[in-house]
Amino acid sequence: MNYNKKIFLTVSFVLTILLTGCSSSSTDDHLNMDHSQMQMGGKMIETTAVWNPNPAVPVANSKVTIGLTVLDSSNKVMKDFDINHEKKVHMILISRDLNVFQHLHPMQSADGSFSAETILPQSGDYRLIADYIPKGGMQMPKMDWWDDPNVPNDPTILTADQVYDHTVDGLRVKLTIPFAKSKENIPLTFRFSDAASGDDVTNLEPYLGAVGHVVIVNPSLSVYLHTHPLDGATTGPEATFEVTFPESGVYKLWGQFQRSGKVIVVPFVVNIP
Ligand SMILES: [Cu+2]
Repeated sequence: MNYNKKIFLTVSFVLTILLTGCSSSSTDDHLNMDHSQMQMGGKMIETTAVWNPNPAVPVANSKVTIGLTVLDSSNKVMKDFDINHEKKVHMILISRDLNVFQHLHPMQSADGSFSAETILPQSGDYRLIADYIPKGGMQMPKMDWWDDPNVPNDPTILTADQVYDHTVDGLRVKLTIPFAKSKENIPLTFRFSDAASGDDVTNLEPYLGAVGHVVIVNPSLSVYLHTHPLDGATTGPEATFEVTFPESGVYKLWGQFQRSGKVIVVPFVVNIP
């Protein structure tokens, strides 16, 4: 695991991000394939993520299959990965307008390729993100577009929430960012209460090996951050995550928390000066 290690991620034309904690990031904007490299502790394993979504263009309300093959530096299929939060590969789908967020867990076939099935609530472009750790290497998320060539690639305008206080499925979540600042490792503290009773929620359950997962993107979906609580054993009513926003701006984040066996996804739009 890469807990408490510092990760330097350098990509072709974007910036370098420094972040701390059990987290991963990517700022790659390549299309179709990417060859970004991450360095941590001197160990670097280059991989290429090759996506094979079916159908080729995203469609709403019917089953779609997202295929993924990870190739090593000699273009051989990579089959071995370190288990990261109970899975070899985490697949994240985010619509270009940032309204849809899905965190999928693909199955691996004997040939080493992965695939996940899902149903999308809307058509249009999606960002596909594969988050994995090559065996013995470091976490290196890869991103690509699943593009509908018939729809315009309008830039997404995000407006930060007036108050960081949202209720989903009876779980009220307040987010506090005591000193919002880019380029520094800062805490995000979530506080959980029962929306009906107002009581603190202290029975959050581990989901994929953490009491919570927070995925953060910028409006253009060129930045992807994924972080976990500092205190992995907490069950509420608070969980604090640390993250480094690479530059000032508005970001959308989704917290994933589990209560009574149900995974609850809580979105926030935050402004980072
Ligand atoms: Cu996670």
